Amino acid sequence: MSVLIGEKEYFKGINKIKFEGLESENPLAFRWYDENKIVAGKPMKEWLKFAGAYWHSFCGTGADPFGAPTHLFEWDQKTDAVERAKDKADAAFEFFTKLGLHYYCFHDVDAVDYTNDIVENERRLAAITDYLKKKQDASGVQLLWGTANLFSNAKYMNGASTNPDFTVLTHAAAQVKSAIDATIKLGGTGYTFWGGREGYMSLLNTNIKREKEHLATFLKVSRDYARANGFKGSFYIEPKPCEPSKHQYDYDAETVIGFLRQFDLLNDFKLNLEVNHATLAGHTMQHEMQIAADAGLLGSMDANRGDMQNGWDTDQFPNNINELTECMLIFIEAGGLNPGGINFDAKIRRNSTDPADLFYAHIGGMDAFARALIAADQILQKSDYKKIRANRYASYDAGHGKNFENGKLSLTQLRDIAAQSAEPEVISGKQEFLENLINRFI
Ligand code: XUL
Ligand code: CO
Repeated sequence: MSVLIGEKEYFKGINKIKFEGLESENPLAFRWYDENKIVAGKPMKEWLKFAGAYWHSFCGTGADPFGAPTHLFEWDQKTDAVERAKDKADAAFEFFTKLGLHYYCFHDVDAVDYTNDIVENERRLAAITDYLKKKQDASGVQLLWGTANLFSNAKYMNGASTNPDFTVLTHAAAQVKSAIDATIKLGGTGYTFWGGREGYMSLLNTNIKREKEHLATFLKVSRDYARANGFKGSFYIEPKPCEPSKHQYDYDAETVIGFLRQFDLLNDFKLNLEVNHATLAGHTMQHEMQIAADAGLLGSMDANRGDMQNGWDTDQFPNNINELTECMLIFIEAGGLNPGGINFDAKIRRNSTDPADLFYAHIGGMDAFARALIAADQILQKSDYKKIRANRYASYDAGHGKNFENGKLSLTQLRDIAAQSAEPEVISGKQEFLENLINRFI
């Protein structure tokens, strides 16, 4: 991938980031991520389809509830919205190509600023989509997934497709329609629904049953529109338990799978799992990934991490090799993500204000994933990890155990088998052994 610089170079002094290996002391180089290195039968870049998140890296100003923006973007200066958006696209593609990111993701309002006029918004998104298409073609960078932001505008304060006011739902539909059009035009491999305000703040004013039915119908009409217009990719639901709503209907992987099953959406929708959403739901990312993989719904992931001492979505860049190695065990055993990738839904801190900080953050995240992928592959190939887990269930592999699995034993028959057998043995789960094994391969 060659570097794509627009009219102006935004990240001056930073060249193409290269793999330099473990001997390198260059902070602007990869030490583990070597995109063509074959791991478990495939090049790393095919396992790890990394994507840049437009919203954090090119729109996130560092503002927080207590303070004004600290990231003052050079590409955010022009008065005309589409011209401003083109500068932002130039900066984004310069960054993607310098870093070697093969994919990116955006919300409609990240790509171009919106106003309160549907027709004008459609014009703006179509104009910037044409520009993004040119940038994609010139660089080879692809759209991993598109989405619509149905949570920032004031009209969505009571939800979008779950809003008690039907007019608001129609405005959400208008936005989704344009965002799907843009995703199709750009060859996006997915379309994501994250329902930040699809939930409630108080049960006192909420009819949960009706709201969830509205959400399902909204997803169905969106799917039907996309399919009718040639979209072949996957739809994703991104679970999160809360924030900004007190309770979000897409709480966690199990909840979303139940919802998709209830409303007959399993054929078109998969999960886009995010690390910090998993931890907010009281789970590990490993848990969420295993639940999705077991259901055949492991679609894509949003890479980040939370802060152990904070109870909110801090969206920090991933750096926990131990956690990632456990995730990569599930990931490799599931055959990777299908058809998704690893989107860095992560932001540099408010006080990380050097242009290079965005590079350090992504390089660290990509290296952490690469190292975890290699370690997990070694664990699967060279250790007893799989055997130990399989052996725990050996009593179901034959005889009465197998008959039980096949539904051939009644409760009375199970009782009789118990009465004829000795007291069960005490069998170790070997947890500490397995925990040490992970660390041995990192
Ligand atoms: C918010 C979040 C979103 C989605 C896309 O917590 O994760 O950025 O990934 O709407
Ligand atoms: Co996300």
